[in-house]
Amino acid sequence: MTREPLKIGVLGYRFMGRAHANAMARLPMFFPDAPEIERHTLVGRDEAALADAADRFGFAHTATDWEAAIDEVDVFYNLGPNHVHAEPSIAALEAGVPVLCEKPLAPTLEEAAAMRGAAAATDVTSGTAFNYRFVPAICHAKRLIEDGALGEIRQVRGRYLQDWLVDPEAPWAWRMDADMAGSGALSDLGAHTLDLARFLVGDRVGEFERVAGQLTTFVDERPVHDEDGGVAEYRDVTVDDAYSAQVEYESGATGTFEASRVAEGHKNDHTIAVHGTKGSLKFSLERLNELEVLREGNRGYETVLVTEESDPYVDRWWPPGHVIGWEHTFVHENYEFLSAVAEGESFEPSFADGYEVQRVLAAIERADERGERVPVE
Ligand code: SOE
Repeated sequence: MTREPLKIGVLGYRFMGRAHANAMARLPMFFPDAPEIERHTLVGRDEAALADAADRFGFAHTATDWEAAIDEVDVFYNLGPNHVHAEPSIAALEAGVPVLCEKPLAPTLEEAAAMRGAAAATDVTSGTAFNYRFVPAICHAKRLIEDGALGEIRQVRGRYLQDWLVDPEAPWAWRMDADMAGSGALSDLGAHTLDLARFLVGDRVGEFERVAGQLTTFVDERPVHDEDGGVAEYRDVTVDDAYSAQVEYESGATGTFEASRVAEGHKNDHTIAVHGTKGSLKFSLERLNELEVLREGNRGYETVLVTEESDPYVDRWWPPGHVIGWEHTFVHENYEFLSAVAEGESFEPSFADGYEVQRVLAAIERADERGERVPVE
């Protein structure tokens, strides 16, 4: 049966727009079994910037009205700021159009709940774009944990450190506004780590049950520049620059998590470690082709290179040892999502997964406000 190419509509054309458009362009070359797609419509507000992006990303059309765009496409990618996740994603699902939405699912738990509800009410595919699930070394780690190589899981430790807000004069952006973003380092970076933790050990330790948390803002206003590069005004920062949290799982296992945008010297330092009764493993995004594994009976960690043809997704790229990078996680994610769309199947991470992470984010904020350990409600 010959299928028409899936027409893709994408809202957002900045960082994530580039990452996903690059992934779509790579698919036919490296994943020839992926469904055929057409980069159809790019949606945004600034017509000139949009036209330029559409040209570079290979989209045939542009639109400033997301509602009209949804009518024209077969699949909708919501890569806009967090406060525009809920309404267009729900509208698309209600119109029977599959949706891949960037993380965190929404700025608030209420909106995330509405999105989860809209996804549950339809058979069309939806997904939350937690791209780090698609790192081959992370898939390998999940298999080891599932196979019991670490025994009973006792502790998880995750941190995500960046430094782009160290300078107090770094410009204000929507990611610093609570109404638009929800929270700061917590939801932007912490959401990734909490999702990875759920992905890796959730089957063994259950959901997060109780949390303690602390959110800190070091710089509470930042400059907005005028067209000449001068400072037009200083605008309030209403989210955290850094968070830390202690968690307790249903099984009694524990976890510690932190993220920062003011961790001098750390550009995109995302690490996760898991400790069990028989062994441990450690992953660092800065060495994403490797996994450090401590097996039962051994005294030290061995570094496993996850670059063999038999490793997840690796055979699609280069011969063994020819490493892959950050952008490949988006290719794998797009491959899985679009394949699920073409087959009419569900996709993970789902909107329900995005909602589960959102529950933890909300609980960490609540714990910080109350200054006490709280249940994840
Ligand atoms: C923030 O700087 C950011 O771009 C996140 O929004 C992304 O999710 C992360 O992958 C890289 O850092």
